[in-house]
Amino acid sequence: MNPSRGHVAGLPQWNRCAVMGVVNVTPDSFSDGGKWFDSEIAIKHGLDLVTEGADLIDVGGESTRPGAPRVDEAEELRRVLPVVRGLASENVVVSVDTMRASVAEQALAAGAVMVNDVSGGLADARMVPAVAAAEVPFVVMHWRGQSIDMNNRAVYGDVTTEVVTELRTSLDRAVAGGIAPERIVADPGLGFAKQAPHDLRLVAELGRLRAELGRPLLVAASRKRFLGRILASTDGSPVPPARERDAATAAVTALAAREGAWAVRVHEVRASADAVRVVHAVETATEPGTDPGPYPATGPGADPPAGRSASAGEHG
Ligand code: PMM
Repeated sequence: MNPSRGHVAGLPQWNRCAVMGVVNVTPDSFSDGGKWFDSEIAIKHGLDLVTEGADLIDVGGESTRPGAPRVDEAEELRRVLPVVRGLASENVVVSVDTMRASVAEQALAAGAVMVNDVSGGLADARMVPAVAAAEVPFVVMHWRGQSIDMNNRAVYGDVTTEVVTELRTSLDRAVAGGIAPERIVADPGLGFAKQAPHDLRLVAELGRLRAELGRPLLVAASRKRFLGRILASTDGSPVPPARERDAATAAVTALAAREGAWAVRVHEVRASADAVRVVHAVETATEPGTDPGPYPATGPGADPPAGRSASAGEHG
């Protein structure tokens, strides 16, 4: 295990970078809007992601794409609760992606075990006390304001330093509000009040973010605009749509895992699940002895996702 990856109290301990699969129960997310809007389909999708290697599933009912208006609370609850309940009843480790304390509380009552708040507790003054009272893990993301006008706030002199400083303030607020530090995850908030060069710089400095923030790091690059920009700029081709950015996402997963990220948050799980396992195998590789075995380590992190097995007759 990368000793500095960290452990989040209240969650299983994975001996490699964890993979959080995304289920957006929304009609309008930038990445997969509308696909999983029906509860039954969303539950089935979450279970499929687990089969593909997801360690936990993040369920959200409000799009945070740039320019998105807020969804009202009743609608968010209607979207999220049946899906949380359905997945939790199948023993899936469920996180709820919400900025509302009321949604977090009801999702926890429905079986979620973690709260992922893209505002890091800033959008709803009741969020930190609610999470503190529930004694559950909390993702604190770097955030400069609601999505409706966040692009106007994408102004930085030194993006990494400013993200560290601002995120530390949110982390300190969470701890001061009673959330145990060992339950807190930090997230640089790629794509939130950031332009593509800011995101890229933050990915380049993940090791520094991890070291300076001192908390397990969640990296959520999946399908984001900066990846589209990179892919477009290689040969002058247009920016590929969000769903054609999964291979690029898996590349970030490998980089993040190697830099000691605690988890990655992704829409397409299979490639990232493979990537974290490859990184784990590389990190634990030892001088081959007489019997290196087909897989270099044992334990949950080393197991391939369900349905995978080594084939005879392949190159070693
Ligand atoms: N990004 C989105 C939604 N939730 N949560 C965290 N912790 N970090 C993120 O960067 C993040 C998030 C953007 O929307 P998506 O669900 O379509 O990826």
